[in-house]
Amino acid sequence: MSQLLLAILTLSGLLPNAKVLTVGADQDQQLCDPGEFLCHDHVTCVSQSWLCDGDPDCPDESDESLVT
Ligand SMILES: [Ca+2]
Repeated sequence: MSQLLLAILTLSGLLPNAKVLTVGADQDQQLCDPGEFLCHDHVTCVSQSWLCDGDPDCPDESDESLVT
């Protein structure tokens, strides 16, 4: 919903920075270095070796919620 709103604002020229913000959101997966895991908060990076090790490393504990 919010991305649609940003798109509308961008197209109408009311919010020139909306596209930049949207692109930034699309690059979340590149915030972390190779071998790191991006927590589901899209802010925190932890080593992939810390995934599912029984000890929550992400603030939202998403590194422990990937048990397959
Ligand atoms: Ca962990």
